[in-house]
Amino acid sequence: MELYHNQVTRAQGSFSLRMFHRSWGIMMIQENISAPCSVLDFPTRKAFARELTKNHYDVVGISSIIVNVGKVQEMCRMVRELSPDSAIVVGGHVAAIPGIETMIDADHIVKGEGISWMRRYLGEDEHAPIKHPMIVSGVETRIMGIRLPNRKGNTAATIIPSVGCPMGCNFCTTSAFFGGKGKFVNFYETGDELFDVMCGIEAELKVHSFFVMDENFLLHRTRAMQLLKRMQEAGKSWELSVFASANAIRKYTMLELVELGISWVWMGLESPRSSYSKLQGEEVGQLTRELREHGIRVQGSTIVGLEHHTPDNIVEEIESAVNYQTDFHQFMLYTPVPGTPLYQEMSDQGRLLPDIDFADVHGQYKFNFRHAAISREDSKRFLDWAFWRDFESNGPSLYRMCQTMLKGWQRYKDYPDPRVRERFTREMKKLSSAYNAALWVMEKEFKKVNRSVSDRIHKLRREVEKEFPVVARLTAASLGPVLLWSTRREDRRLAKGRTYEPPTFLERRNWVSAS
Ligand code: B12
Ligand code: SF4
Repeated sequence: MELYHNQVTRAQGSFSLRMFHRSWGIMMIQENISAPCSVLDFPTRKAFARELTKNHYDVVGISSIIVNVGKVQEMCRMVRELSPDSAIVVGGHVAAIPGIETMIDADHIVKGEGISWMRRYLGEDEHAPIKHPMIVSGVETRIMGIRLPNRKGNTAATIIPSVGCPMGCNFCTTSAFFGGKGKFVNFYETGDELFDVMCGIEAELKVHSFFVMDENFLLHRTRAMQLLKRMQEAGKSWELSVFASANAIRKYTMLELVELGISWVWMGLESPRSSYSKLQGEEVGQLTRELREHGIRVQGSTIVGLEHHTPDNIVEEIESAVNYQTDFHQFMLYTPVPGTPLYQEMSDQGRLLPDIDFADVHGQYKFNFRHAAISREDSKRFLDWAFWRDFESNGPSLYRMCQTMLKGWQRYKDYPDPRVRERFTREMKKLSSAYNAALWVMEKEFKKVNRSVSDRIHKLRREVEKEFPVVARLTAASLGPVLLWSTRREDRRLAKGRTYEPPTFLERRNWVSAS
């Protein structure tokens, strides 16, 4: 249930950014039906059994992705045993497994968009406007052995403008699940609608920062520019973290991105030699540098094990990905996932490996197909090495983020638009205090890993202290040693095999308790 630690910062030890994310699909469904409904998120087996026996449910909906199909099997079995009158509805990506009907005991299996399906099923108006739930994007955030306080407004809110992506890359499950090439489902068509939803969330959750869960937010330029116009008129100094393809980003000038509040971009860094490439290698490097120069954090995503990769060229390809020096870097194995055109293609060619557990088909372990040049075992070695290489040569992502934040501040601190200045000033509050103490720790700890990275961290810390001489030095001196102690304690805990689990959430809506 962790995004960064599982697939982005997994080699970064105690510097890994850790947080859990709620199950947004079922939160969206609950918010948009008028029937009494409970959401039970991350249930233990005991909590699930208690809920099924304590209340009578006409319908039990189960949400899952493919890796968790075993859990869905067991949950269906429990419902039949403990609440035999309930209808079982299973939705989410798990529904894309060919033959799923024979694997689980459910009454309905829902492929694709679930809000309209559930409204239809319950006899409600499926075309009614979509109400957005209040979603705090991450919970129980921890880094360097410290759990950050869950203060209102501290963490970004998630906003979900659409599902699916019209680009239709053949390996992409989210695109395939919501209709494939040329198709997607928009919950909010216009910038005006989006603006109103964001104002509502801002007022309720007291946030300035939004995690925009849309596969390719910047692709829809008219909507984004309309949002910018409304933000300017209302003086909104918001930060937006978005997913976007390189060619979509290129539709904007850097100033447009900055004024729109784009502070974090997740983009695919496809190998220039692959057929998915949206830009040439040179251009990708230049784009990444430019974004960071403008204070926009870049999370790159690189696929390991593409068709053209061989043991001879893969090291070089990983090296060039690492050389883009993004703030964060996700590596994923090329993976035919059920439901995608790629899966069908591999299946037709007889290249899917037999007896692979679905729980292992997620791109962070080993190949599930026969690659022309790389073995299943080696796929894991190359993947693990990619994460390590990025960490070792570029340092902790927290340090890289600090670097980007400082560049943004230096460039925009005197910018004429007060919304933009306010945003960078907010970031600087963190950089000049707690983050500078973290830099002090990273500099010390990284000496053991890579001396030249440690020197670079030192240089950055000096720059921060030049900008904010009193507060930055004071916090490094006072908070630094505490953070160093907690970081080392965390390293020891992780070495002993400590893992973290999300808490269980129970949320009821339209609920009248029987008394
Ligand atoms: C947020 C997220 C996470 C969060 C999970 C939060 C959580 N509590 O589950 C984190 C970051 C932790 C995460 C982890 C992982 N994730 Co993830 N994640 C996403 C992401 C980015 C957004 C999901 C989301 O909220 N979308 C918006 C909502 C509205 O859409 P939705 O969930 O699909 O729900 C809609 C329908 O599916 C349907 N629906 C959903 N549930 C139900 C239930 C019922 C009853 C009904 C009727 C309908 C229904 O209705 C909803 C509204 O239309 C998606 C990509 C994406 N864009 O969707 C990947 C995605 C779901 N993740 C994926 C994967 C592979 C993983 C990991 C295995 C990655 C890894 N290697 O570590 C882990 C597994 C974690 C685990 N143990 O389950 C894949 C799943 C592939 C597949 N085909 O199964 C996706 C699709 C990304 C991708 N393209 O590869 N993930
Ligand atoms: S651009 Fe990204 S989200 Fe869209 S189909 Fe391709 S991989 Fe999927």
